Amino acid sequence: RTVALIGAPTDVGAGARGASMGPEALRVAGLADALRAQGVQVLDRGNLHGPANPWQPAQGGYRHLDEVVAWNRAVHAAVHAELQHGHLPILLGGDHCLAMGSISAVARHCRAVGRTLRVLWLDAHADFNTSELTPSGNLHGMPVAVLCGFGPTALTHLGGASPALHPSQVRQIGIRSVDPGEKRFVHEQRLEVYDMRYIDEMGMRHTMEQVLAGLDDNTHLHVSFDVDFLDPDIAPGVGTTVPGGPTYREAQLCMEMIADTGRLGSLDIVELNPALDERNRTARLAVDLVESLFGKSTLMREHQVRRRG
Ligand code: DIR
Ligand code: MN
Ligand code: MN
Ligand code: MN
Repeated sequence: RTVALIGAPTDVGAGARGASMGPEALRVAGLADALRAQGVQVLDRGNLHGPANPWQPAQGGYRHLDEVVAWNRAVHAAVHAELQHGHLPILLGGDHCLAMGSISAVARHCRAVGRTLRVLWLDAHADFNTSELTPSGNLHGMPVAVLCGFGPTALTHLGGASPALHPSQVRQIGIRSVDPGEKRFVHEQRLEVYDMRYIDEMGMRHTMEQVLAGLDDNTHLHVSFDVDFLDPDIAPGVGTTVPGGPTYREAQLCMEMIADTGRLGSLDIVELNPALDERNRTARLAVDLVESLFGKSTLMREHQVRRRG
């Protein structure tokens, strides 16, 4: 397996500055070596380039739309190129608006090769706002809606065809902050949401069994990992912390169960904000979780799996 790291150092879609430093913080935390330790070959493609953050108020319901389009075109092209080479792209954000570029590229690739795409959205937020519904105008609160065809044409058509995704292809996990209009729209579009109440009541194991049900050999799994998915007690280095997220062990189990499917095809690591972190601990935690996502497990479990053949 070959993984390609693609840095996208921007915070144009976010409400706080600093996610632009995410790619370097993940590299400093040892992401490449952690992946190599899991037996994957790692190509670090360096960072993409794009416009600076103009830090302007919203216009027509969007903040920095032109800049968000420019960054996402670059991300789309880079992610699509890696998929065509047979590599597993890992997008190092950057804020979550960049998932428009990465997932539209994954969807385009899957369409071309006839694979079924399923997107796992790990986040405190549903990211399903539109220009009419958004309280902030920040485009990092809109990528799921855009990918499902709701948004400005320049973004909904990044991959040519629109929509890139049908809501039934998405599973959201860890959700605990949804804006009022956004909530109605989530229900209307029948997004499959496993919110924190569900995880509290049913547990992470049952949650992930539901999330991963119905996969087959033809499924491409894309994981979009917003670091604010995690409880802020363990992951303070994000722009929009929401209390009551998954614990360290719950997050590890989530990643391990995804790894067990063997279907991971692409990954976003977004919203890490080193300006708000403590000695890079959130980046190190993210690397720790990515190791699990790529198959790191305890001696006990490896032993059991080997015995079962
Ligand atoms: C809020 C915050 N729902 C918004 N969203 C996100 O501005 O749309 N924060 N994604 O990380
Ligand atoms: Mn190669
Ligand atoms: Mn998000
Ligand atoms: Mn979020």
